[in-house]
Amino acid sequence: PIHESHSHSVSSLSVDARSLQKQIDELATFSDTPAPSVTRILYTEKDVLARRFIKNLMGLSGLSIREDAVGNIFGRWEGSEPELAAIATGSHIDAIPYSGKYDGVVGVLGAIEAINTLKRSGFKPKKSLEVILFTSEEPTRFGISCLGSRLLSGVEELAKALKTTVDGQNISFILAARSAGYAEEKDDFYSVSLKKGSYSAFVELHIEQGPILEKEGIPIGIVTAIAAPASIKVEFEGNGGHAGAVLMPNRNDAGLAAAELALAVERHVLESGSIDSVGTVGILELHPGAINSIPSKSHLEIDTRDIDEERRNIIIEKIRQSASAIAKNRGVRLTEFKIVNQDPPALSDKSIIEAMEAASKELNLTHKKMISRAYHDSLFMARVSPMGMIFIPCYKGYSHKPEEYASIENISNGVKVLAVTLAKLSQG
Ligand code: HGY
Ligand code: MN
Ligand code: MN
Ligand code: MN
Repeated sequence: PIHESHSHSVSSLSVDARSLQKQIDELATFSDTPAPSVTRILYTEKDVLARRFIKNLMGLSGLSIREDAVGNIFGRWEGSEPELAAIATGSHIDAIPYSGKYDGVVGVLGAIEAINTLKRSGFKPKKSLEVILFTSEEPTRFGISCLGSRLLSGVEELAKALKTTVDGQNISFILAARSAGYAEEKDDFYSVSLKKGSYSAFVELHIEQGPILEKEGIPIGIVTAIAAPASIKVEFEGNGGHAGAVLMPNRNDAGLAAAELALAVERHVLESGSIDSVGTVGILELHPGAINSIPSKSHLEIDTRDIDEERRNIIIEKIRQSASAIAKNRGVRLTEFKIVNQDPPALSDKSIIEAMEAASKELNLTHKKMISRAYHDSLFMARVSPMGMIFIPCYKGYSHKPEEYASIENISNGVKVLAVTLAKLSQG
């Protein structure tokens, strides 16, 4: 077994790369947009089919499956000392519109394959091993990122807010969740939160979503920290009117206020002077959205992040001041300025970093310590468990677009490092 003779057991680990690639390709077909793009939105028919696919694989791997009220899925391999806090791994399978097939997926299918690999090698865990599929890591449908892991980490405001949350089509979270077979009772959301100490470690495998590993030819990234994300919703309202008849001095154009604010976001981010500060206006909607009608309403959603939380908060404050000033200057109303989330960064756990480093060394894979600029469910799992993340290279660092790609060799290396890390932590 792995804990007695590392060199022997490491050489006995073999990832079934062919099956894993087949699973990745098949999962990608559960999409609402044509290949090579993937679009898989929370609680849609495609999401339900994809969940069924994953649960089936978990069953084939001999895992016992549990689902909570929002559809976080847990597949457990019971250890020889099942009363000890388990070691967990996992990621998400939801995919933002027109994205790729590896973001999140590698950390779910890869986790199941890591378990299979350990089983084939004859390994027997002491602490139980658990694969988690997190619900809605992406904020696409209800505007809230890491929905499942946020609830698991015990964010009670969210459990409360979900009772009245609706999507862009005015479908309530509860109805959407029920259509997928979850949220049987309204108060179930409080039950999602994990008891402290439920897990003694959480490790997530993920594509880097950045160019560093590929550029430097390093197969394994070991994440030391996850940058602090925030998102803001803004709405401006003006009088609108006829695009020909209303003269320029008499307008208060809500669309131009939005345009100005989008540029202000860029300016405030650049003013931080740090390459680690980023800001994006990924949603900008104009109402009524007709070429010959002055926008009477505009809606922006702003994403801003930094590895330094304080610096990120200063940017948020500047955006707030700009939104007010722009509204005043243009005679529009700032009808909403809502900080949807303003999360702190997370640090990986030292002993998990050491386990991941040791695993990479035993597998003869070079590694590099790095930060994660993207957020992950690990950001929230870090609140209830020691956390670590393994990155693998992806083509040109592409992500959140159809060109996203990771080679099966790199994925298999990541699975091996994950398997050995889980084995070490399980015996520890
Ligand atoms: O946006 C993020 O960082 C993640 O990929 N959802
Ligand atoms: Mn993503
Ligand atoms: Mn992801
Ligand atoms: Mn709106």
